[in-house]
Amino acid sequence: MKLSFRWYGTNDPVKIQYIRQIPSMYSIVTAIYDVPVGEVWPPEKIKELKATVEAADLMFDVIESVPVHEDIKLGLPSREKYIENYKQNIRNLAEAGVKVICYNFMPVFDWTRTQLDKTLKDGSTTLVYYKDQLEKMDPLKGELSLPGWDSSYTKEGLAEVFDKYKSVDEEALWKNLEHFLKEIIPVAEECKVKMAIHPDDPPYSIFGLPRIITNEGNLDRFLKIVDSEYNGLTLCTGSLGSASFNDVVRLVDKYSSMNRIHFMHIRNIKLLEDGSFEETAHYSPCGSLDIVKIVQTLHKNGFDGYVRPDHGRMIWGETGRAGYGLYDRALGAMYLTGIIETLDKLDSKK
Ligand SMILES: [Mn+2]
Repeated sequence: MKLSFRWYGTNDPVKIQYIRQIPSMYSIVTAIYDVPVGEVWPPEKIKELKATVEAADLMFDVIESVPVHEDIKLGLPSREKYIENYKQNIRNLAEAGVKVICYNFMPVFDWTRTQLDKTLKDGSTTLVYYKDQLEKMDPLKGELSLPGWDSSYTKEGLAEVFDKYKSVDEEALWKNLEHFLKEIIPVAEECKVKMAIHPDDPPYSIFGLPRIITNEGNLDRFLKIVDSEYNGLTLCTGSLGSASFNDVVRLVDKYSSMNRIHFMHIRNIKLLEDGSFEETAHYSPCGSLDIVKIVQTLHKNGFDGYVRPDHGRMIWGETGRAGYGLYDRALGAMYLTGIIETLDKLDSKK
């Protein structure tokens, strides 16, 4: 397992040198953030980013994300141009040595929470999703501003895109995803870049928009659309685990033994009675997921892909990007490293 850490580039309040100081850190997970969605990332920008990462003695192996233009998800005729651009991004990133590209296929909104700074008992703050809060929100009234999604939408722009989705139900979204995969996976195969779709977060429809990368049946369906190792998963324990119908250990076992997981996002969440959830520290007793069992399952199946601690809480007075501070994610990284080292050593004693 290769330990990795998300970094938002030179504007990230977390310095890459600090990430380097986390023992056993192997690769950075990053992206080009100042090119509009759907456009080709200039190769010189990719080279510059790679040089910055390598100067910190870290690998430039994982990109998260190359975002998918909304027209591709909507299946509009203009998608062909954006699909060609996407293929070019795969080729250019492969040229720079990238091994895995993470992306998602969620309409309009990326990951969604109702509050970004909920104070927990221990005084740390965290991201939460409370169903009663969500039900009261109306994105079309401009009441919603969350960091996970494209804040460039105006109120009118958002109303327009919601309107377009009126004719895109789950089956239509599957068809649009199929078209996209059949175009890009052959390019990924050629370039030896593993594509790794991130599950929808949370894994069910919100605001009436369709969501399909949500549960075991749908993950099976996804993998069969193009039955290639290059058409794989980012298995995010917190995203899939935030619905009680998903048994995360079972999903990790199934898809890692099929060699279809290329990237693991590991974090813990505490599921509440009504289906709401709070993000917690990685340590298993803090949340509803058994992190040791998840890592043990990966280890048993010989998983050698990338793992990153996913979100963290804000602790020790740190300020910065919600979910992406240094301290709690570094604690998560060390917790994961401790589990992996223990499993390795127990294994070599056999
Ligand atoms: Mn994730």
